[in-house]
Amino acid sequence: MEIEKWIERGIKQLEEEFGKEVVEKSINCVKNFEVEIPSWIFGSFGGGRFGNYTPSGFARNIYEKIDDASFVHKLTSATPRIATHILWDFSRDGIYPDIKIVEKVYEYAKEKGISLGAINPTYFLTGSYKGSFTSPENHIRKRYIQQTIFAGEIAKKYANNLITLWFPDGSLYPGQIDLIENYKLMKKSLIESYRKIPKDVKILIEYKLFEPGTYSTTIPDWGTSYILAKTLGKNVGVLIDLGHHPHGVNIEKIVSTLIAENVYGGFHFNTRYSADDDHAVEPNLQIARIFYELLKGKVIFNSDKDKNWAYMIDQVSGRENRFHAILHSIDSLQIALARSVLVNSKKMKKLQKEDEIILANREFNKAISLCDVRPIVYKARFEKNIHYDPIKSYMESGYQEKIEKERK
Ligand code: PSV
Ligand code: MN
Repeated sequence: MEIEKWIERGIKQLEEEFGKEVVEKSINCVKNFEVEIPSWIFGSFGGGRFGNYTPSGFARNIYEKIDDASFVHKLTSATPRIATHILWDFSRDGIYPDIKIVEKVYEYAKEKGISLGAINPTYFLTGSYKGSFTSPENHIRKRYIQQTIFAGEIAKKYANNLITLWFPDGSLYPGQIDLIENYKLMKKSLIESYRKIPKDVKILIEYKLFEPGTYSTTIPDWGTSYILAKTLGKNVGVLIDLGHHPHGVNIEKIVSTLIAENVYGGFHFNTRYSADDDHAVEPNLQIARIFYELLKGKVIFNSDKDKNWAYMIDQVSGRENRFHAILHSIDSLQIALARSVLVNSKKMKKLQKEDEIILANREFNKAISLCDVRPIVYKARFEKNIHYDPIKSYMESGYQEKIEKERK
């Protein structure tokens, strides 16, 4: 069957089940959804094993990463910004950032039709083996604090006013460090940085259960991020990376608490099976449930832009084609979003009031897991004049062949 006909038939069925208005709303949400993609998905990330395997055509520098991100935006019309990591993208020696590179990259991105998104200070390269903001070595701490202030300044001048902080600080064995002192040092370094960062720059503090610390991490959970964010100020919030939790954590519950407490938040979307796999987002139900909370909490699509959270993908690839992987992520997020919009909140409220436990669950899952929303997502793409299947469109584009030839 022709794709247009398949879509129309699917839309009709969805309209019969959920109503015309809500299906149209779902199409519009997919059309308006934007997500930031990370520069680091396109570069080399070998780690040295398997003969330093890197897929052919990988981006060799920030300019090629921008070329790739710009191409992804062309295919999806959903990713107008690229997140960068200071010492991976704006440094010659992996130790100090270089403002000249930032200026050049800013202009280059503009030429390519995209812009710079979240700026990530890089706390985990040379000299950080004993920690970054909690390093016992003064000069190391100072260098990372300076880098954070620099991140704030460039976020304001060249990007979208947001910096996202992830610290590799922690310990491997009980007794190795003083846990109280370690936390206090983190707080002190954060306060010192915050004082010198332009006041309107937003800051998200990311938490992670482990890595490289296996016994302790200085910021292991959302509670710690939240306390630190609250200490700093109103424009500071919590960054939720889906891969950074113990197994089975109910992440939508974390989201709902942060919303209820009016805390600024953001996401690093990815899929986790073992730990911090950083795999492509798959169209899983947890993400649809998360979107449902975000919609209800009005921290997405809010006309008051200040209320919206930050939506980013944090992903790296192993053997899989990187473009397929990032396009798959965007597709999966759009599918999850389309599902979440279809949930009938009024019916949910009524069933909850009546204490109809299973009926409420069935009503919820009718949208979240039981229907096929691909017609909504495809229609949204047609209405934006892009191919209904960005991966197919990538495969037909010749881009892969081109980069494999050019980037030897
Ligand atoms: C750490 O695992 C993390 O999730 C942080 O967001 C980093 O910035 C990113 O991955 C890249 O290493
Ligand atoms: Mn992350």
